[in-house]
Amino acid sequence: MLTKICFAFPPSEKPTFPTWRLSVLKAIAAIAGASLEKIKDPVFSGCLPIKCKTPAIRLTDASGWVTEFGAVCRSLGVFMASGAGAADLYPSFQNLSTANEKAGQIDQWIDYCVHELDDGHGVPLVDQLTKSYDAQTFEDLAKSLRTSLSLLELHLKTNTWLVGNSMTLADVVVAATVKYFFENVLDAGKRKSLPATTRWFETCLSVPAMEQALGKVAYCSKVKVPQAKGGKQKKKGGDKAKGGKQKNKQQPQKKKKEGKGSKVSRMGLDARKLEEFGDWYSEVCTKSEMISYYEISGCYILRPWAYSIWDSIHQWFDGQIKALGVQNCYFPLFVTESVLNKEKDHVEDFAPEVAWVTKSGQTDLDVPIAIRPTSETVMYPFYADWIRSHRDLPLRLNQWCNVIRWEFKHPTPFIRSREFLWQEGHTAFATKAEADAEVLDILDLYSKIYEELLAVPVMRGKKSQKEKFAGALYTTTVEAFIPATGKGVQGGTSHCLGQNFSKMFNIQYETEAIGGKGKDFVWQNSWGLTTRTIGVMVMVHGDDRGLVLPPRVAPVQAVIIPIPKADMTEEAKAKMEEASGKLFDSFKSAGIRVRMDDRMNYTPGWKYSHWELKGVPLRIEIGPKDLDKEQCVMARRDTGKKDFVPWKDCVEKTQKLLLDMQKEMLERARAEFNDSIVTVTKWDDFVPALDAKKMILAPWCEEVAVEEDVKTRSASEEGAGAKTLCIPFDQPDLPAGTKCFASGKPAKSWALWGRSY
Ligand code: 87F
Repeated sequence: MLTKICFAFPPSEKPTFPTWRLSVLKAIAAIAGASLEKIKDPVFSGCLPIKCKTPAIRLTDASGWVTEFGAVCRSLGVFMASGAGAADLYPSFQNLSTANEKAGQIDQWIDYCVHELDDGHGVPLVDQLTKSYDAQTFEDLAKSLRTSLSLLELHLKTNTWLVGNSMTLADVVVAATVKYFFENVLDAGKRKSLPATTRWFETCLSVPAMEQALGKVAYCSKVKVPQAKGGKQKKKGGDKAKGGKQKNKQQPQKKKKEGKGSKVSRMGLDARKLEEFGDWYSEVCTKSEMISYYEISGCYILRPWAYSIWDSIHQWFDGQIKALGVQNCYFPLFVTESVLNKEKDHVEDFAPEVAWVTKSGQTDLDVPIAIRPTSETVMYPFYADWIRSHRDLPLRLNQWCNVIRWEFKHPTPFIRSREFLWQEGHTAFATKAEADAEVLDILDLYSKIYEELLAVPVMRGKKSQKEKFAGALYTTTVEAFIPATGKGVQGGTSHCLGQNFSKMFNIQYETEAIGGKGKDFVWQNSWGLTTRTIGVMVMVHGDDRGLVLPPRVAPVQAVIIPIPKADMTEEAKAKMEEASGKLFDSFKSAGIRVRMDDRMNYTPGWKYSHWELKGVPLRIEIGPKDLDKEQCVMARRDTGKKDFVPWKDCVEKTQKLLLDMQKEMLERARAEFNDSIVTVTKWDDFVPALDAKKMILAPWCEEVAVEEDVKTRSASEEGAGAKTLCIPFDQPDLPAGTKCFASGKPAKSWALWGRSY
């Protein structure tokens, strides 16, 4: 175990390394769980005491000193990988070929820090800010820093981490280095132009060890470049050259202080929903305290604020399916290969997404074991066992669990994650009619979750042949839409599996046929709804101030914020406390989910932003003037509208407002949903409508080849190709002779098309 890292500055001359080099070491030490110990008067034996731009380190009392930044980082990495600290950060050399490759990639990022960020720009740039100043040089340096950072940005556009699928030493070193830039030169505007880097940096910070290692980041609000002074200025007519040499030295120092003072810790959102949707979404998810990023790409922590919404959905749906006669159960997480592949056809397409356990400790398992991506093949062998006669039917089971699908597309919290929570229902019936009826019953419940709980409108329909679950006879779906991106999103699916699986797994029952023992295969359904629901709700309702939660699922429906003033009498303060306490109690007794925010260490303004960001539907303020009038102010999160309400009417008014908000949020979202559907009857109108962020309702021949063709032909600079979202149950008239918009063949139905998640 690495317990301490000894470091020393070069003995004779003044250290020339920038201070943040030491902070990189500190970060590595914190991650490794080691302490940093400064050694005085070291003997730099065996190291090159040339410029010593990094503190020199010594890993054990017996080892020699290592200096130079890259070498220092690498030797720490190798040392940790040998079991002496955070072993995952650097590859161990037990598997030479992959370790070498990974180590090479990590080294490359360390070198990038040294040559691109630091030597090239960091030192000279900070010199410019703190020592000399020359507008032209400063501009040139800032420009080349941007060029260097664009490299990082490009890489991070398609990668969560710098090397591989988890955090490595490369992330620690580069993040600790760029922290300096985030604090000093990358103001809000520049951060916006580096969205992937900013997101990655925040991801790094959300790893607890890193947060601890790097400390709080005070993002730069606005770079205040020093005024150019004296003869150094080259740029013509730009900065006004005034003053002498002395000032020239002082000013930047003062500026530096000002720079620090002007830093703001960001409270609201930086990104705007309609301008940088991806950044906006990840900011909303993290800053509302719904999600924390995790060091494994595609995995997220659902914090209580998000989990509580899943709880609401769980509770409601659970009650509904139990009323239908469904029972809950739990099947194991692990599947053997033979069971998983029993129904080869439907699994084949998904095979790359299946995650496998291959080891216990250091020992290889005899046979690898898969982690469930869905449970058809896990459950159905037991259905075959349990179902004997018609008396055993229907069998209607559901489980609430997690599944793993190792996605390769860019992960997005809630919407596309590698592990997610869901319910999966698996039912068996004697007749197709019963199965058909249940498919729709469940789909109806799914649409109610979206529309009545989450206030998100959906379109109900059938999936096309190409888009249905391969193991199903037919698939029904609820499709939602994100107007801000113009993309459809599959909200939940309810499949009729027909007898496909019962034939495969031999799930037969003895029929009631009189005078003989007839046997028949059961008719099956499966249906699932995931935590994606929450992401859709965030995307549909959130705004530039953060989350907007529909009251039915909001963990807190109303927050009471008393606003005491410093000059209030003790008596008035007590009255305010009493009034807000009474209000709180009456809300509680009325079953309203209420929170009191009477924290003294935050200003009212801070609290308003905080609860707005978290999407609490109603804010109730009680200020000094309201005390005499025995009233409070109620502010709606969705519209921002404020009302004065007498205390005696508060409960009733709140109940009404919550109902109104729930209803109006759905109405507004529905109007936008409907506005986002355009009817198209000829190909020429199709791509322009897609590019205008619309869904398209078009007459279609229902041929798979045509759907594939549309997908290819509709890919444009604006986005990927379109597919059918569904064939809506609610079909407009299709006059005889109507042609397919894409093939010109006779149309069989109206299909809803769109780009999608
Ligand atoms: C990924 C890997 C392996 C989806 C997968 O929709 C298998 C699969 O079978 C897979 N991704 N599916 C289809 C899931 C069908 C169905 N299962 C029960 C549902 C709802 C719940």
